[in-house]
Amino acid sequence: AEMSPACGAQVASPRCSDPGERVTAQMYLLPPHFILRPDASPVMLVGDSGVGKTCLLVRFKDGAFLAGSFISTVGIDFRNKVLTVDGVKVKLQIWDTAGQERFRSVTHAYYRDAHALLLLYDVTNKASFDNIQAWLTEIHEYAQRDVVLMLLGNKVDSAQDRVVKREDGEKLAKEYGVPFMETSAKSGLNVELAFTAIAKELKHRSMKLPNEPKFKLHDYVKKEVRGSGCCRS
Ligand SMILES: Nc1nc2c(ncn2[C@@H]2O[C@H](COP(=O)(O)OP(=O)(O)O)[C@@H](O)[C@H]2O)c(=O)[nH]1
Ligand SMILES: [Mg+2]
Repeated sequence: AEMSPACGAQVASPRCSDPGERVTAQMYLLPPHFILRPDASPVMLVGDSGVGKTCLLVRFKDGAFLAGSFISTVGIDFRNKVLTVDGVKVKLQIWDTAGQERFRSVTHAYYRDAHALLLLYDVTNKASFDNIQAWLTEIHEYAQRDVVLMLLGNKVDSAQDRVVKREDGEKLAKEYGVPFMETSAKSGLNVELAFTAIAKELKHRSMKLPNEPKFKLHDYVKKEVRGSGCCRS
């Protein structure tokens, strides 16, 4: 089924409106604690405009892909999703931010409350990759020190337009000690995995069972990640 072009925006569409979970345009100036349910872990999507944040969220939440251009996210939008990891329910509240400068002051307020951040670039857009360092600086400045962070190189389905090699992403991620994977909101590659990995890490942190071996996010991602090409096992 075709998704409405308005899905990623605050504009209500008959297909995608979901009153309990949508933020309206008037709400985006509210402080994070106003929309955050006490039992949910806030996960924030960040990265340049156009890298696929809204599509990644829609793919994860609804299993669909938004093609073409649509109204970009204004301020903050969010969706709730419950994942079951290792038999325990983890409720994620995923905040979708707008990359536009004029909304930066809004999104800054959200960094402080985010338990996890998914930082995206677009493998077909070199500038979005070059900006990752600036995003990391911003994260360092505004986010909690122990925030769960993961770097995602999105749009790997567009093999012919790729300008950022997987190795480049891996190298940058290693430099900053951040887990990394390539994703596609279009094909769905590694989308579930990205959120599941985050949910597992958050669950382990919140439970802190003394006898349970520590969950290693890096190792888990390395083990589970799927390549985009033909020849990676
Ligand atoms: N080929 C491809 N296009 C994508 C993918 N993710 C997003 N897009 C397209 O990229 C554009 C921007 O996506 P959007 O989610 O609005 O980016 P945002 O500004 O980061 O929220 C849209 O035209 C999407 O259809 C992907 O994984 N593969
Ligand atoms: Mg968006």
